[in-house]
Amino acid sequence: MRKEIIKVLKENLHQPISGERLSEQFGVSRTAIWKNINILKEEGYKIESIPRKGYILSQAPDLLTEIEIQSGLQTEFIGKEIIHFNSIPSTNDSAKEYAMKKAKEGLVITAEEQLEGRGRRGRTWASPKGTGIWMTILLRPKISPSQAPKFTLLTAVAVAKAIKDVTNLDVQIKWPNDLIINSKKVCGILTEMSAEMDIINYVIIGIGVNVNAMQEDFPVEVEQRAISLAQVLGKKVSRKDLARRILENIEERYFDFIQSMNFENILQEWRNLSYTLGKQVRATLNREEIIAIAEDINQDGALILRTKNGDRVEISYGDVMVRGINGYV
Ligand code: BTX
Repeated sequence: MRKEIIKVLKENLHQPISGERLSEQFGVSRTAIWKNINILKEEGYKIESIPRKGYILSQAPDLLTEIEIQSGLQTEFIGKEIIHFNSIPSTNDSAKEYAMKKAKEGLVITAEEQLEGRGRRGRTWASPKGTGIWMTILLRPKISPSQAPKFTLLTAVAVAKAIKDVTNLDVQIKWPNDLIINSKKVCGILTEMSAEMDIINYVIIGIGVNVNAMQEDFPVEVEQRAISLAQVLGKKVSRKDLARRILENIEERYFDFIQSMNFENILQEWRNLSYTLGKQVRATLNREEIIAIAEDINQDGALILRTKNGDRVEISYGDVMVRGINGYV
């Protein structure tokens, strides 16, 4: 009911809504309405009670809740259902559980804090409370499992563009899945899937964006490598506005790709945003270190390198270090 109360108050921002009207609409007592208004206030909603007139919403909190992300969300299916947690081990793990219970495509799991946020290959993802967007999207594309890596590239582009749309900051993509600003990581993406031989059961896309974290919010082991949007801008950014834009940008590109099965537009966007292409990189191939120039990426998201003696090498997974002004990052 609280979600519905907020909806009514949001639709009437300039007109107080009486407790009587709310109690009639929801078929509960005025005391029950009053109790729920108090809980909403505790959650961070600023609701004024105007004597003999009713309630008016003056400010909504920057939470990643369904009601906050959905208000103004322009998508057809991504985010139509959002499950929000105050604290959770990992939104990817939670999304997996819902996926196995036949949850619908487009489900989004969000959290204010993750206690066991995961990166790739057993690495951890620091997810301090209320400072970032920690969320996972469930998709069920009817395509071959070999196409799944494309979702990481698609998401990287969509998130980079969302950051540009909301903050005007330019973010670059470091192959394969990091978004960086000033050579530091502002966002990581963890795509996981469950598949049969030739069909995907589900893909879950985990997105972690450092939005309002300050240096002291990051654990010591990542503070040198991590950066938040607020640190760069010198002011806070609305997490819910950015989360909404991310969902819209992903859906737009998802439809484009699924309907046309043409990935070229997204690859082109990726190339334009790339931090890696054209630079010298250090990579490990068959346990041997190679130094080469990153020339391009292919349809499957593999990085194409050219070594000094002209050999063409493809790297499909792992990490590469990119040579920048301060050495390799
Ligand atoms: P990754 O393996 O590329 O990066 C993990 C590495 O990044 C860590 O080893 C650490 O050095 C560094 N790191 C850890 N936390 C942060 C941070 N907050 N900011 C910058 N650098 C950091 C990247 O993996 C994929 C991360 C996906 C995170 C999302 S959050 C929602 C979803 N749920 C979940 O458990 N994971 C995903």
